[in-house]
Amino acid sequence: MKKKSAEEYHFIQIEEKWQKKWEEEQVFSCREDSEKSKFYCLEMYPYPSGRIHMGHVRNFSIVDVISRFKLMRGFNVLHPIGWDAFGMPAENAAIKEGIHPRKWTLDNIAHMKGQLKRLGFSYDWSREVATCLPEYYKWNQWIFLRLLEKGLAFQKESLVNWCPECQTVLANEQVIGEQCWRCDNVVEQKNMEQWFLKITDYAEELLTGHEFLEKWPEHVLTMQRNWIGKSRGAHIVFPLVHSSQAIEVFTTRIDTIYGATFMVLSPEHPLVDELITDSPQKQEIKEWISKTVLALRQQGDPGEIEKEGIDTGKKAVNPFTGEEIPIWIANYVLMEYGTGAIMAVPAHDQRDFEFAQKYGLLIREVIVPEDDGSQGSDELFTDYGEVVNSGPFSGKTSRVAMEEMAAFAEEKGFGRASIIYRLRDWGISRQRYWGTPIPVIFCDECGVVGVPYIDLPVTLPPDVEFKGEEGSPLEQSESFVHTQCPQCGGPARRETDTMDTFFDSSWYYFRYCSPEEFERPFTPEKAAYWLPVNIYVGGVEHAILHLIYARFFCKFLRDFGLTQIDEPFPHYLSQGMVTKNGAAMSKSRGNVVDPDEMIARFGADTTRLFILFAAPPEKEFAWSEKGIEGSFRFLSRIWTFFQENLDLFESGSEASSLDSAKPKEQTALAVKIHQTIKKVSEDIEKRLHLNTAISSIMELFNQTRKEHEELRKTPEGKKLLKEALETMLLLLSPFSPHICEELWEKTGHETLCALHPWPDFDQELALEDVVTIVIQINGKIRDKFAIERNTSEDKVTQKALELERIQNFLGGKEPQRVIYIKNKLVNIVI
Ligand code: ANZ
Ligand code: ZN
Repeated sequence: MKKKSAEEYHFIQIEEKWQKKWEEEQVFSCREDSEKSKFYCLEMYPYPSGRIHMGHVRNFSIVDVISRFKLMRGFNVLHPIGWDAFGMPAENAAIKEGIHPRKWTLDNIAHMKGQLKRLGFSYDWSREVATCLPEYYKWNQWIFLRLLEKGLAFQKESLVNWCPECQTVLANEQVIGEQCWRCDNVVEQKNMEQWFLKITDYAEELLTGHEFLEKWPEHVLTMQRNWIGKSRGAHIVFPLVHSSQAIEVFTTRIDTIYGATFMVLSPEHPLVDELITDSPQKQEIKEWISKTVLALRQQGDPGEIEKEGIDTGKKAVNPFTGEEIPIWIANYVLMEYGTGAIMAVPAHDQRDFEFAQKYGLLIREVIVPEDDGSQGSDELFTDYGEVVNSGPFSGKTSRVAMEEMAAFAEEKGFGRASIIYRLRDWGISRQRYWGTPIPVIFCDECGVVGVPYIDLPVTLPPDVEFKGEEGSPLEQSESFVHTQCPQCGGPARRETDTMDTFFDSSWYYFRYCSPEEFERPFTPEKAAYWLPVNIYVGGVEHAILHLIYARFFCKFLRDFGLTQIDEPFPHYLSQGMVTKNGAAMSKSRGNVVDPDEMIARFGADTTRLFILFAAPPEKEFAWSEKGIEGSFRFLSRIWTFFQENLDLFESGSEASSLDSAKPKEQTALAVKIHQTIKKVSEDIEKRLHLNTAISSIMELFNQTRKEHEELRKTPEGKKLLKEALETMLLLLSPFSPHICEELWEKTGHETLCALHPWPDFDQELALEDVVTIVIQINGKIRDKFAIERNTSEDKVTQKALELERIQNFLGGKEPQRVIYIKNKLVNIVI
C-alpha cells in the first residue's frame, strides 16, 4: 500500500486557523441552561503587568484542560477571564514614564489578551471584565455603600504602615521584614483615619465554613485557621490601686491567676499616659515608649525581639488574691491582640518568665504536673496540671479550675469566660489614584455622607499629575475634591482614598455570571445558576488574604440577599511554582522563560503539553529545554503518523469507527484504547493528575505505532487502528487542542473536535489486567469474553451462562456440568 508523503507540521498556521474558527463560531461562549448541568471553571484573574509569564501559562493551562474536558463531557461550562486591573505598578509607571495609568493598563491588557489568544484558551471572551473600568468599579462602590448602611464599613483612626516611596498605606502582609513588598523601601508609621470592613463579624463563620472545604489543600486551611486565630479563655478586670480605673486582660490560662505576680501593658495601651502622668521618670518613660513603638512596628515578629520593659510605679489588685501587684509596660505585649494588657504568670509562661528574670520580679508556682513524683525537671512547666497555692481552687485540675474560676469571676462581676480572634478588621483605604474611589462625601454640617446610588460611579478624574510626591494625586484634583453635600447641598469634600484592590478581586467571580447587569453588581438568578465555582485554581501566595476576603464577601452578599451560597469555592487547587535552574522564575534572577518565544519556536500546543506533562499541578514545575523539545517531538510524531495513515479515513473507507457499534474484539490494542480512555478520564476528573493522563496517551500512541503494520492487513485491523487514532485525538485535545482539531478535520470530521462527546470506555476492555475466557459447549468453542484476571470461579461461570449466545445454545436446558479452567476456559456440558 502506498503511503502519502508526509505533510509538515506547520503549527503556526494550524494554531492561527483554529483560534480564528473557535472565535468566529463562539464555541466557548455559554449561557444559562436549566436542562444542562453547569460547570464553572475559574483561574485567579491576572494582574495586567504587561506580559503573561510561565506561572500564568501553567495556571491557565490546568484550568483549560478541565474546562475543555467538561465541555466534551456534556457540561454547560463557564470559563471566563478578566483583569485585576487596579494597583500600584500602573501608578508607578505613570510617575516614571509619564504614561497615564489607564493607558498603561489598557495597553497591557490588549497585549496580554493577544498572548492568551495565541495559547488557545477556551474563554468566553464576551464575559471579560477589567476592574479599572467604571462599569466594574461602580459596583465596588455600590457594595461599599451597602456595607456602610449595614455598619460593616466604618472609619477608625489608626496607625498605618506607610511606604514613603509608593506613597501609600500598606497592609501588614505587604510589609516584609521592615520593607515594602513592592519597592523594598523601609516602611514608616503614620496615624490616619482609615476605612475598615468588619470582617471580624464573620470570624467564626469563616472558621466553621472550613467544614465545606473538603477539597482544599490541608495546609491552606491551616494557614487560614491560624490567620483567624481563635482562642478560648477569659477576660478579667484588675482594679488599680489609688484610682477608680481598671485594667482588663485576656488570658487563656485563668487557672494560673494565683501566680499572676505583675501586669504588663502594651506601650500603646490607652491607660499608659494616665499611669505615668505623676511619675518622676515621666519623660524618660515617654521616650522609651516612642522608641519602642517604632521598633515594634518595624519588627515583623515580636516573638523574636529581646524583651524590654519599664515599671510604671503603679499597682493593680489581683482580684483573686487581693494582692497588690506592679504594673509594667513591655514590648512583648501587642496592642492589637486581646485587650493590649496581660496578667503575667512568670512560673508558667515562657515570655513572662524571661521578663521576670531579667527585672527580678516575683515568680510563684501554682501548677504542678498531675502524675507528680516524676522527673522534677528544671524546665518551666507550661502545661495543664494540678492547681496548687490557689486558695479554694487548690487540688483541682487545670480544666476544672478554669471553669470554676471563670464562673467565680462572673458571679463576682470582675470577669467572664470569653473567646477572641486574632483576625483584625480589614483596612481598605489606600492613598492612591489608581483604585476605586471610596464613595463618601464629608460635609461640615452632615458629617460622613454616602454618595447616593444614582450618582454612581464616582469616576477617577482625568486631570491629575503623577509626580510621586507626598499625598494622593486625587487630593490634587480640584474638580474631584470639591463637591456638594448630597444632603444639605452645601459645599463638601470627597473622600480621596481609594480601595484596596483586594476589594475588586473579592467578587469578580460573581460579576462573570452576568457582566452586562446594569442595576446591581450581578444578576442573582444567573449567579444562582453558575455558582459556586466548581474548581478554582491559583497560586498559594493568595491562600490567606484573597481567599479569606472572597469568602467574607460571599457571606455578606448572602446576608444581603444576593446569593444563597455560603462558600464560593468548594474546590481549590493551589498550583505549584514554575522554576528554572532550581529557583522560581523571576526577572531579578534572569531565569525567565518567555511564553511568546516558546509559542513561536514550538507552538502553543507544545508549550501547553509540556507545562502540564512535566509535573502534577500542585507540585513545583522545573522548566527544561530538553523537556519542551521532547513534547514537540511527540506532537510531531503524532502529526507524521496521522499523515501516513490518512488513507484509512478516505472516502470509500468505512465511516468513523466511533460512530458505529464497536465489536468487542479482544486484541491488545483494543484493551489499550479502553484502558487509556478510563485512565485519562479518571486522571482528569478524579485526581487532576494531568501529567499521568498525558503519559498514558503517549503509551497508547506508542502501542498503536508498534501494531499498525500488522493491523493494516485486515479490515477489522484497520477499523481498530482508526478507533485508536480517533480516540487519541479526542483524549489529547484538551491538552493540545489545535493539532487535534486539524487532524480531526483531516480525518474527515465535519464538526469540531472540541465539541465532540468525550469517548466512553468499555467496562470490560478497560479492566486493568484482563484475560479472555473461552466458552465451550460440549467441547466446541461458542463464545468468549474479557474479565479481570483471577475473578472468582462463581462469577466467571455465572457470567458465561448469562451470555446471550450461550443462552441460545442452551435453549433453556440446565447444564449437566460446568468445568472451569482458571483464567482460560469455561466448558459447559449438556
Ligand atoms: C496568663 C497566662 C499564663 C497566659 C500562662 C499564658 C500562659 P493565645 O493562645 O495566642 O490566644 N496575651 C494576651 N494578650 C496578649 C497581647 N496583647 N500580647 C501578648 N501576649 C498576650 O495567647 C493568649 C495568651 O497570650 C494569654 O494568656 C496572655 O498570657 C497572652 F501560663 O495569660 B496568658
Ligand atoms: Zn451636608
